[in-house]
Amino acid sequence: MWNESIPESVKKMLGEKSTNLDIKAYGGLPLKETFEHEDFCILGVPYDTSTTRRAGTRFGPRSIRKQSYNFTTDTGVCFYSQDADHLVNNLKGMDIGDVKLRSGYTEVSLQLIYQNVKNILDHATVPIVLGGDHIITYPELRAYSEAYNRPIAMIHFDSHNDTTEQSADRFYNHGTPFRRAFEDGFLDTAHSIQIGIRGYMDKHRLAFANEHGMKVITARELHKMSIEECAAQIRTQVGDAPVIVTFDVDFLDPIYAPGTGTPVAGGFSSYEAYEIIRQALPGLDVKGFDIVEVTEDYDPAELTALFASHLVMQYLVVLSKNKADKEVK
Ligand SMILES: [Mn+2]
Repeated sequence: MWNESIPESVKKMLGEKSTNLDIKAYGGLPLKETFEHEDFCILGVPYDTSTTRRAGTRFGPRSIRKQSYNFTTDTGVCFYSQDADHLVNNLKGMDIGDVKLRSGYTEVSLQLIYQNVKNILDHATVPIVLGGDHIITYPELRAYSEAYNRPIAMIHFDSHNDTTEQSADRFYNHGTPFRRAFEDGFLDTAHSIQIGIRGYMDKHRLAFANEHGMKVITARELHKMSIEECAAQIRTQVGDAPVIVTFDVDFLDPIYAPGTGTPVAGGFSSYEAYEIIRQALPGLDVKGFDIVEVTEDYDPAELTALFASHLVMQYLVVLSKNKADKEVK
């Protein structure tokens, strides 16, 4: 695992307000740091120093929030999803702002991301994390695995496996989060699934999945498969394991999501992504969500941020349905 110590010089800086972002709360939610029995909490992680090609996801949280509708009334969240034919009016939410990161300190950043997500879980609240590059899911998985006392499964939408081969120095970049999480005992590969994998990568990433019982639906397979079949395979693999959803926006084809650092052609439409979420997730034991790898600089007409922002609303529909089902039982 990473070195957990935070140098004194950094500790002093952490109390300071972030100066590079003026935050507009997601969806008009209350922007605050104290919890009052919220169902979910939005957390921004403006981190992009582990990208391997084009950087810029530090502005992901800002651009995703900017595209959000104001759906909050005095009594809480209220919006109707036409696609799901579901009224979301049983959730209370908040936006806690961004993790106060300090550039140049990779391991300190991992520690701070872990602490911030753990803080949300300690308040029995579901985290919805806006990235940031994909390494941020590694410390997120640590927080979940500690909160639930076991390795956590994931439903992972991406064009890349993000399990780049072990090397002696255990480096951290946005291609390694799930290899690191598995090595540290945070990831339950036997109930996890990766969807949309494609492009030009070494074989060892698929070998890693096979070796550890992690299911992979490649892009080629998914293009030939119905959405119903994909949803069924996700549900079979996850079963009743506690699971998080981690969504790298490069799961989409670059025609739908150009605003990202390592796009790969041959991907999926916004509709397909939303429909898989709608069909696969309700009823699963979903403990949290993230959306990562959104950049501003490569995002003409803010299309990628718009997709990501509405993806969060799809997540809220799932949370709302699951909460309603629990209350019926
Ligand atoms: Mn990824």
